[in-house]
Amino acid sequence: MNTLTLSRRALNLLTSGSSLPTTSCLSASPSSFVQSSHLSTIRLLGRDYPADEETNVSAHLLKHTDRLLHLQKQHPLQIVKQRIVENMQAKYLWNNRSPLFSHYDNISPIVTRAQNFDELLVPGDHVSRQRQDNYFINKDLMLRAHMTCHDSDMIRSGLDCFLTTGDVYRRDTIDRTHYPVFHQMDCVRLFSTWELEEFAQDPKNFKAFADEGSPADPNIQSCHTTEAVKIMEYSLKSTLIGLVQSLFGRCKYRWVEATFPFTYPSFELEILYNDEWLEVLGCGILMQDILVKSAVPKKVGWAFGLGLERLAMAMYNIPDIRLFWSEDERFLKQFRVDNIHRPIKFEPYNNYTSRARDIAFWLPANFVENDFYDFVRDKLPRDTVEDIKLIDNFSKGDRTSHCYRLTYRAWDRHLTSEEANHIHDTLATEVTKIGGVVR
Ligand code: FA5
Ligand code: MG
Repeated sequence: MNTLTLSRRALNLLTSGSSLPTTSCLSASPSSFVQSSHLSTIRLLGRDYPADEETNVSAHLLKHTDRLLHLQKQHPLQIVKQRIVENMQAKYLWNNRSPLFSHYDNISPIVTRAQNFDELLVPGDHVSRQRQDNYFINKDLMLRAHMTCHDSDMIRSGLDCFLTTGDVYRRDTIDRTHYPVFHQMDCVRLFSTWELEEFAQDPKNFKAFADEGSPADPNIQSCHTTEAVKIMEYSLKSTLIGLVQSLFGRCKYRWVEATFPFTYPSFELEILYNDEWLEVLGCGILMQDILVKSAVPKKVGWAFGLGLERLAMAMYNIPDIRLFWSEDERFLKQFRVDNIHRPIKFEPYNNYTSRARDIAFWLPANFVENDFYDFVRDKLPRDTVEDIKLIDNFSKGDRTSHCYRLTYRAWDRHLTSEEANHIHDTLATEVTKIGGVVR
C-alpha cells in the first residue's frame, strides 16, 4: 500500500476562519477518472441497459434516479411544482372552463440523443452535446439533460398547451448551487393563426407567416411576421411575470437575451434576490422547423424551461442544493404545511464547521474537470463535499498539475477534523488506485 505523506502548500491556502488546509500531492498522473466504462450493463429504474464505450453514468448518479423528489408529497420541490401548476391551470382556461395546460410529471428520464438534441435542432458540433457535460447510458441512450427533450413528442401527439416536470441530469461543478441531478419544469403553448388574430391591430388582414420575399427582420425567424412574434412574445413574457409574481410577490426582474438552438428569439429571466441577479428560466419562440417536423406546420408557439431548485432556494431561503436530497426530519418537517401558499422560511438547524483540504495531482491525458468531480462524488460518502475549487495550476515540461481545494461539510452532523482527514485520505487512496502515486 502506498504511504501518504501530507505536505503543506504555502500558496494562498489560507481561508478565513478555517485551519490551514493540508495538501495531498500525487507525483504521477492517474490513468483516468472515468469510472463506469468497465461495466457491462447499467441497472436503471428496474431495467438493465448494455454499457459501451460511451457509458459515463456514475454510481453516485444511479442512486438518485428513483428518488423522484418532485413527486414526494410536501417536499419543497413538489410544493413549488404544485404552486406553478395551480397558477397556470387557474389562470388559463379553455372556453372559460377546463385548464388550458395539461401537466405531465411522470415521464421516464431515459431518452435518446435524438430526443435530447436532434429533434431540438441542436447542431452536431454544439457544445451542449459533449460527453463531459452529459450522462450517457450507452451510444443510443442518455439521461435527459433538460425537459425540453419531450416537447417534439408531446406536440406530435396532438398537445397544444402543456407543462412537463421531471429530474434532469448534467455533469457539472460541485458547489452549493450545483448538483448533477436537478428538476425542471417546461411549458409549451401553441397558437393557431385565428387565436393570435384577436390581439392583432387589424384582425382581418393579420398574418402569422411572412410572405415569400418580404423584407427580413433579423430579430425574428424569417418565416414569421413581426406582428405575430410581438403578440407571442407579449403572451410569453406576461405569462412568466405573472407566474414569478405568484411565487415571490412583487420583485425586481430583468429580461436577458439568450441563445437556444430550439427558440428564436430567446430570453432568460433573472430576478433580484438577496441583492443578486438569479437566472431562473430560459424561454423563447419555438423554431418553426420543430413544429413542421412535429406535424403542426400551421401553428406557432412559445416555450419556457425553469429550474425548480433555483426557485425553491430563493423562495424558502435554502442555502445548499444538497439539502433537497436530505432525508433528515429537521429539513423535511419544515415543509409539512397544510397550505402550500403559506410563506416558509427555512431555518438552518446547524452551523457545522467546514473543513478545507487540498489535493494536487498531475493531470491524466484528456483530463476534464467533470470526470474528477464525478470521481469525488463516487468515492466519498454521502455528499460530504460542499465545494471544489481549482486553486493552483502549474506546468512542468509537457505535464500539468492541478491543485483542488475541497470544502467538506455535512448537513446532518458535525464533521471532526479527524473525520475530514480520513475522508480526504480516502480520496487520495482512491486516486492512487487508478494510477496516481502519492508522495
Ligand atoms: C434549458 O435547459 C432550456 N431547455 C430551457 C428552455 C426551454 C429554453 C424551452 C427555451 C425554451 P438552461 O440550461 O438555461 O436552459 O436551464 C434552464 C433553467 O434550469 C435555468 O434557468 C435554471 O433555473 C435551471 N438550471 C440550469 N442549470 C442548473 C443547475 N446546474 N442546477 C440547478 N438549476 C439549473
Ligand atoms: Mg441558462
